[in-house]
Amino acid sequence: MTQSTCGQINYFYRKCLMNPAIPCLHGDHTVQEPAFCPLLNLPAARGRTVVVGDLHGCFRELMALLESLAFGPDDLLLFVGDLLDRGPHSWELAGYFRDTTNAFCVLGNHERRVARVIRGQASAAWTQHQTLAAMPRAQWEPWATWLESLPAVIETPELILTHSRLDPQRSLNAQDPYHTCAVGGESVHIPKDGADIPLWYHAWKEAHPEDKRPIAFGHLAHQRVVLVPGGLYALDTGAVNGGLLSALVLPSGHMVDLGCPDYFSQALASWRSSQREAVSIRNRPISSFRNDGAEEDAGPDRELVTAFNKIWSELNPYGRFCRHREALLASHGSLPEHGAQRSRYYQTLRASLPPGLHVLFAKTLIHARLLPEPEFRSHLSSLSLEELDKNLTFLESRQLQQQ
Ligand SMILES: [Mn+2]
Repeated sequence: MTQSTCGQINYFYRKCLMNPAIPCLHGDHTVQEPAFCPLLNLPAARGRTVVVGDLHGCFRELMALLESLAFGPDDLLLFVGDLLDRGPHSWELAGYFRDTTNAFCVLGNHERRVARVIRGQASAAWTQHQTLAAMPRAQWEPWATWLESLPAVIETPELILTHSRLDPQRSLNAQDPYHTCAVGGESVHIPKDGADIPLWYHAWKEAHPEDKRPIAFGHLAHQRVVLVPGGLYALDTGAVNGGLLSALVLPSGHMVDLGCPDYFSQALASWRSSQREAVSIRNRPISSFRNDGAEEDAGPDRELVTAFNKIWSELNPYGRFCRHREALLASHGSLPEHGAQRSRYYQTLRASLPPGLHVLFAKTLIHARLLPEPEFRSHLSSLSLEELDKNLTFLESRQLQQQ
């Protein structure tokens, strides 16, 4: 059998390897797939290849789109990742990709985050709380195993697919999901040229000139879907925000799309009202304010969250700070994306503190690991404005000692 004549069998075989819950083909096979798969190589579809952009629980819309295309068993469905969070049918969508033999998806930052929340390796932002509340806890662990099995990259003879970008420094079979998902810290930045084309694409083409296949990705909306005709496709067109669900159909190269309801606003409104009824915003950890797809424990952001929680727990008596946090939450919903808006967010927060705390705020964010926890706490407890100078002097002296 060649790949071109047994595509369906190959797809099914792949599914069995990726999903231990499918009781087939195991036993006699000694192939062991790692828990994390950098690259999934698929044979060409006998029919068409349909590549869809970020779905975020828009299961019905995907079904409608596939129906409009008369998607059949000879066709291959590929998805750029971000199955979960924000939309209404995250788990139906995940179940579809898990169980449909000719449907595959790469790992999105939301899948990574949900799996890490289940494993206790990350905290949940509001969207992960919503998503996980829709799934019985007993089923979390097997879902985490499946999510962790999603590849960073999928390739077929026709196309390369990843969530947000490729690392030009690495070969296709050594891509790091932390990089392809653009999950946190400085790495969330994806610089682009004046034509809205991400710079990694130019670097990738330069590093791999022999590979002429088009690349499809999602994660962030761009000015247009076809960034480079026949070369680069940005398929995230904001389906869950009331935008479009977009799909690229190969080999014709046609684009199709479908309008979607604004599920994101509905989910956010529902979360806000549930929070008003439940606990006071003041008692919520900063992580619940953060961007719902970011990797909250990555690099500087991790320090920032830790430090912010410390400040918060120690400085509750300063009521102005509490009110500003509430106002900011009301206007932003969650911590803004990296960039100017996030900067303004923190500047506003800092400005809401008593002037004597401004420097401490900045210093704590920058030097969160300067002091061991007990020392830090003892110096911040029973804090008065007069004592702040002493505290800052202490921080500065420690900083100097560390340099
Ligand atoms: Mn994403």
